[in-house]
Amino acid sequence: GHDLPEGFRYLPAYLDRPAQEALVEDVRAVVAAAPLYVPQMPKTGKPMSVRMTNCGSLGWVTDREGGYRYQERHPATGRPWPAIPAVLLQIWKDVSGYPAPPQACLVNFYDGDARMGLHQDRDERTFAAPVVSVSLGDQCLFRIGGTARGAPTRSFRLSSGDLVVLGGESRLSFHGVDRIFPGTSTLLRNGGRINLTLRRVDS
Ligand code: MD3
Ligand code: FE
Repeated sequence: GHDLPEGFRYLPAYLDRPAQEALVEDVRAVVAAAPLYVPQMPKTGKPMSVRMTNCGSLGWVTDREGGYRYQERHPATGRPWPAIPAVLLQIWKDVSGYPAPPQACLVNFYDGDARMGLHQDRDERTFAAPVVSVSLGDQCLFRIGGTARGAPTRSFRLSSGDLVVLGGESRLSFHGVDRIFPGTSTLLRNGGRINLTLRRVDS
């Protein structure tokens, strides 16, 4: 395959099963306070197949009228996002190499049919901090390319408990989720996949 971008780190099986189970309980508490909602594409209003929520001082949202943005409140409840669970703050300290804590944790929930098209993450006001991704539940086929849309891509499976750190050049690489592999994990009673991404928005 092609070279992975500089700054991309894959940490397979970073979390053991008990740690994954504890983190799922934390995510359940976040979702109870800040319900999953269906994000809409800017301008068209086309619904995404992934459901989302956030924790942290800022959350990433998108809808037809407002487009992609970070905001301090849940779009449906109007309440501030719940705090980022302590275990995620510790993971960020251990792997990010960044001297300030994450401001946002985007929670993506994929059912067996959900996808995420190839995109760049560029709504943050700094790209100096990495993005740290934690996968829970069913495996997915993850794809990452270069910083230009046409560049070659590499695909691999992400499994429950895996971490990915996107720093350096990889921070602005195109990436997406081509498919979920249903029934590949027993972590979530009703199946599906959760991805948590820890982010800095401001420097
Ligand atoms: C590469 N999430 O939330 S995680 C996203 O599995 C997102 O839910 C995917 O893309 C998911 O924006 C992929 C791995 C990941 C996260 C952020 C990145 C890869 C990245 C940012 C830059 C480059
Ligand atoms: Fe992304």
